[in-house]
Amino acid sequence: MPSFDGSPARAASLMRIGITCYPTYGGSGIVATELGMELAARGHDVHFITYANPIRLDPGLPRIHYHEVEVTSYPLFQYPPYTLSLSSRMAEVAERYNLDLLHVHYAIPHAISAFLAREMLAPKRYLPVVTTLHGTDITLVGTEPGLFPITKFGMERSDGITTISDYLRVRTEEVFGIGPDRVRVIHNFVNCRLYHPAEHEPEVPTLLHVSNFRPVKRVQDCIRILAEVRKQHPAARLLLAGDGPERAPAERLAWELGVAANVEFLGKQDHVERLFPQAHILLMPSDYEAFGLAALEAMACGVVPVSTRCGGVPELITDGHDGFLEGVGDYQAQAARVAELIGNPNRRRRMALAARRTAETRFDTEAVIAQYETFYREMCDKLH
Ligand code: GMT
Repeated sequence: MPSFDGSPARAASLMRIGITCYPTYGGSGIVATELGMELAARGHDVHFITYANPIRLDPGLPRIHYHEVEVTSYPLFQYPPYTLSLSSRMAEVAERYNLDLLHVHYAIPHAISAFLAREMLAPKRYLPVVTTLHGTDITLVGTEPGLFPITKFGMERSDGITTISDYLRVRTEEVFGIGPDRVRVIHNFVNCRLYHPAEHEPEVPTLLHVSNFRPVKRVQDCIRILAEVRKQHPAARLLLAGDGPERAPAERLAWELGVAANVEFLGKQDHVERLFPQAHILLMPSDYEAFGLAALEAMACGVVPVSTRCGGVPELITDGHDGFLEGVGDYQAQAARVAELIGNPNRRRRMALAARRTAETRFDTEAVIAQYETFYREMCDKLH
């Protein structure tokens, strides 16, 4: 964790920041939570405004505050008006704690709630809103005909927009007609002191997959890859961390392909930084990833990612250098890469070092959090 520099110059630039995200297991909530904790460690006051305690949040940390959003369950409401409850809570917290800005993660509905909160406060003062787009908020949810206009409106009315990859910036500009200078790319980040390689490598060739088991993650491809790999390396095993709709089909497929005894379903894990170092290779066979946070966390732990060439993943993984990229659905090509890595430990170790270096030099928290701080200040300075 970065230490707080208490010099007067630094203190003058400290801010009070409201953060809203989905507090469950999605990557956007993880990024928002870790961003908040890093900002607090740098001396900022951080106020989480969410319907539950964000899953990776340590509420005991100094300068971290949590404000729960209560959702009204009046019988008249078939659909409780969560977006409005959130807006009210945002405005209330912003006023009581004199927030400098609101930073929302995932466009729908958070950008709209923040817009409403800003309007509610407008008679007294202006509250800048920063929206970070994470992927499916733009590529899936936001492009549904019923949500497209409101998603576009939410982005247009945000004071600042960030995306987690250049790929997502381009998609946002193309699909929503957002001006070329409006979107700042700030990649996902990893704390390389917390996420680091193990002292000793695991003895058995171990593959790992970490996700929320949604169809976009193609979890069944992990099972197919293991079955292929075991033809050459019969000791190989697969650890699957997380839970979601694809868990049961993946378990069935493991039985059908005769590899069930070599697959371990670990369920949701709170401390993935302890899990990654227990593997040699990370599997991320997704249909689509705006960035691929799980691959970055694995790379910081010296675990070589074998992924698909999709979305923003090539901004993270350089094929053949610090990981491998193959076509979506081409589980045989991915299995061949995995088998190659298991069969050639020297090459795997070289790539593991390169992966760690990529995480340290390009995506470490130290550098990336500073980019958010700069962006926040730009948004606030626009007011003066
Ligand atoms: O699909 C997920 O893993 C959850 C999703 C979310 O929005 O919660 O993750 C997205 O945000 C992550 C953090 O910024 C990115 O690293 C993931 O690539 C992205 N997922 C997709 O684009 C499918």
